[in-house]
Amino acid sequence: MRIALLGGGGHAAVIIEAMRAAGLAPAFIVDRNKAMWGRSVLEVPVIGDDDHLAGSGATHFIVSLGAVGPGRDRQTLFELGIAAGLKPLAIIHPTAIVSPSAMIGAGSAVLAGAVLCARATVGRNVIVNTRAVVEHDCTVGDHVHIATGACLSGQVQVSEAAFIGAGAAVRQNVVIGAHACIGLGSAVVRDVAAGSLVVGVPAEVKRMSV
Ligand code: JB2
Repeated sequence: MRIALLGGGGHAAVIIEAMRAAGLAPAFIVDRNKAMWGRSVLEVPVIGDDDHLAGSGATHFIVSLGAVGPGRDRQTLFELGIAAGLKPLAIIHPTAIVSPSAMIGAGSAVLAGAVLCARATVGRNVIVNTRAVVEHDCTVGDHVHIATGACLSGQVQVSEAAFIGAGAAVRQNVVIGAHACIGLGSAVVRDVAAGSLVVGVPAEVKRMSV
C-alpha cells in the first residue's frame, strides 16, 4: 500500500500522526502551494500539486485538508483522488472508541479520543476530529467535518458536506442540512436548513444559505 495525502497543512500533521499511531506509513503529500514542494511535513515529502497524483505509484489516498480555504474543497479533492484511480483510505486513531456496530465510510478519519457509539453511521471523506462524539444511531453524510470536541446526541442526521464547529452540541433527533455550518460552541436545538449558518446558545440562523 502506497498512501498519498492531499493537503500539507496543519490537518495533515494530525493525519500523519494518526496514521503512524495506527501502524500506517504515509508515502507523500501533494499540495497546491508551490512554496511547499520539495519540503516535508513530519518527514513526509511534498512532491508537487494535485497533478502529481496520477502516475505517482500511489494506491490509496486520504484528504488531509481540514478547513476549506482558498483552493479546492474537501469534496473536490476526494473526487480527484478517485478520478486518479486511487482508493480512499479510512483511518482510525487507536485511542478512538468505535462501537462494533458503527460504520465508517471510505476515506474518513476518526481522530484521537473520538467516540462513535452504537449504530452510528459515518459516510465517506468525513473528519471526526479530536475528541468529537457521535452518539448512537447518528447518520453523518459524506464530506462532513465534525470539529474538535463537538458532540452529536443520539439519532442526529448530518447531511453531506456540513460543518459542525469545535465544541458545538447538537440535540438528539436534529437534522442538519447539506453544506450547513454550525458555529463553534453553538447549542443546536432545532433542525438546520441546508446551506445555512447557525451560531450561538441556543443556535440562531445568521445566514440562510451560502
Ligand atoms: O486544492 C488543493 C489545496 N487547497 C489548499 N489541493 C491540495 N493538494 N492542497 C491544497 N491546499 C493546501 O492545504 C494548502 O496549500 C495548505 O498547505 C493546506 C491547508 O493547510 P492549513 O494549515 O491552512 O489548513 P488545514 O486544512 O490543514 O487545517 C485547518 O483545518 C484543521 C481541521 C486548520 O484550520 C486547523 O487549525 C484545523 N485543525
